Amino acid sequence: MGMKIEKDKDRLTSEVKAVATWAGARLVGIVPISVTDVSPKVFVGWNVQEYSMRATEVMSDAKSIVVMGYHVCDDILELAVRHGGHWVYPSYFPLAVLEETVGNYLERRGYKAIANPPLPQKQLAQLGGLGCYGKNSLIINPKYGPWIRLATVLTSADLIPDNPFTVDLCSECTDCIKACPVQALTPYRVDNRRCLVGIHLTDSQSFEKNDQWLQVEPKLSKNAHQMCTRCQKACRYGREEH
Ligand code: B12
Ligand code: SF4
Ligand code: SF4
Repeated sequence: MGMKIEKDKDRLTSEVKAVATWAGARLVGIVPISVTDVSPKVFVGWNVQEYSMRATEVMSDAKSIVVMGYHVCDDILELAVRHGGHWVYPSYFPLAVLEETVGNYLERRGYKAIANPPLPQKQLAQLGGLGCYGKNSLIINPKYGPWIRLATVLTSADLIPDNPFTVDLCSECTDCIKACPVQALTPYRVDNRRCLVGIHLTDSQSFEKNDQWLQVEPKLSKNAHQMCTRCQKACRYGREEH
């Protein structure tokens, strides 16, 4: 009986990973709720101003989180487009596709699934084995560097966990910190009041009066600009793939 459950768990886990890969994920990891829900809560300071939720506060019988990495293969995917009063990011559309595909698959198998739950995705990516925190405060992977975007699905399915990523890829390097044009980085942390990505989104009028900033985040059309990529470009990991 126990062996059968293990075998079913094994099969469901492989199927979920195959579905995610088919939908376009380059990296997939499983994080058990028993691990996330004992990790410290994270303060999300930009716009949100509150501590992150626990997975079981989002779904009381949650068992696992599927965390997926989508590869940003070109700078043109770093777009921000103003649409009415909102900003949309075309490169985030594939993330929704990954989440919907995996979520629908789990639901068809009889489990609950919540796409893009309000959880700290970088922490989940490290716990799911996708990469480590880089000094640019992004998750970096040995092959793709920081050029991955994260998609997550919270589920009641009990899946086989992956090991956390424990290697420190940065070591003595500080290239991203030096590359930031507005000194928004200290090791492993970004100051969200300084980072140009946030300033452009919250105060585009003053942003567009600053010629130096406009060089870093060029306007591409009336409503679109490219987001700053300096702290990703500086990273020695993932250049070949980008
Ligand atoms: C708000 C937000 C922003 C804000 C604030 C960023 C921030 N504080 O991290 C702003 C607007 C500045 C921003 C900018 C960008 N963002 Co952003 N952002 C988010 C969002 C919505 C929440 C992140 C957050 O605030 N977390 C709270 C922080 C404090 O959490 P944390 O970093 O995990 O906290 C840990 C660290 O502080 C760590 N820590 C603290 N001290 C120390 C010391 C050491 C030694 C160590 C090791 C760790 C450590 O411990 C904490 C607990 O684990 C996430 C999506 C999500 N739901 O998670 C995307 C996300 C983090 N952003 C992302 C990206 C790509 C970007 C940009 C490149 C813009 C872009 N192209 O989209 C820039 C990069 C700026 C940068 N260098 O970080 C990706 C990151 C992918 C990756 N490879 O990691 C995410 C995951 C979105 C996604 N779906 O892919 N972002
Ligand atoms: S995205 Fe640009 S402004 Fe923001 S931390 Fe990275 S280099 Fe600095
Ligand atoms: S540039 Fe260097 S310090 Fe920054 S994330 Fe990459 S390896 Fe780490």
